[in-house]
Amino acid sequence: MAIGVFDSGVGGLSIHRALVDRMPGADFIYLGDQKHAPYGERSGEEIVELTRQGCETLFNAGASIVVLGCNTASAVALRRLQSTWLADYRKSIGRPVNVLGIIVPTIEAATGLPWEHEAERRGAKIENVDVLGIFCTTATARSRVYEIEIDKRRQDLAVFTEPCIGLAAMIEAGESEEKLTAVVESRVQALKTRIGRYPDRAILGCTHYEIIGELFKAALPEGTPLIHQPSSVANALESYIARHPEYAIGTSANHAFLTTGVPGLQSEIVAAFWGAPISFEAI
Ligand code: DGN
Repeated sequence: MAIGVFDSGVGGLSIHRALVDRMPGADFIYLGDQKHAPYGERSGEEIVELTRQGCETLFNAGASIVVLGCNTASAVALRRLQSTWLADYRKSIGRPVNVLGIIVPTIEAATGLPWEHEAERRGAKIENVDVLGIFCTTATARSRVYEIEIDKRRQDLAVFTEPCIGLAAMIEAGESEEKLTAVVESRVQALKTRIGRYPDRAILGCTHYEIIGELFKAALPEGTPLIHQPSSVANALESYIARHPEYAIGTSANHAFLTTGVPGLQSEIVAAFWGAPISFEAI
């Protein structure tokens, strides 16, 4: 059995990369639903159905755990699939399978960290709270999952989500660094205008953005801490697998990369992030 990683496209590779680095011997199957990417501007119903289909494809291909390497799917579809589909699907497939999201591990990492009182140092307009900026898709921002889950754990954080419309699609299409930089800078400046200053910390809350993480670092003030979603997810998954041997993850280091879209080599940005050219096979 393998660990499945699902995303609308190449974004989940940022999660997958961290999982492979953490568990190099494990078997992995990656699926990018590139035929239907991007998800960020789709309706909730569409995101739920596409995510369900992606999970089934991965389970049929031999995954026993599917990690939704996509904030949009984790925010919009995970709970629905867990409450309306997964139990029946488990019965029909007759073996242990599970679907895990990436938002809770990220929030646990973000809320567990010591929080410097940079607001004061910067002469902030928002007093006595620290500000966490989250760059994400429209669907993730609309779900308010980051605000709700963080508020349950810490009331001393002000959370601002900044939807970066079209950015995941641009990364998917392999747009030039110049064009990507312009969008990233405009979103950082838009967030700064809304808050009245730069955020104290930030989360790249769309897995595509991690692929161009350096552009976000350059657009934010030097040294702004970024909560690293991929390693937060790797920590959580490693410990989950250790506690759940029933998922029987294979240890032959087999890695398959599948797409619902056009098979072949992914863009140079993806190759630069991954460290080597990466090619997807048709399912
Ligand atoms: N990479 C996905 C995310 O983390 O939200 C979604 C990107 C998209 O499909 N717009």
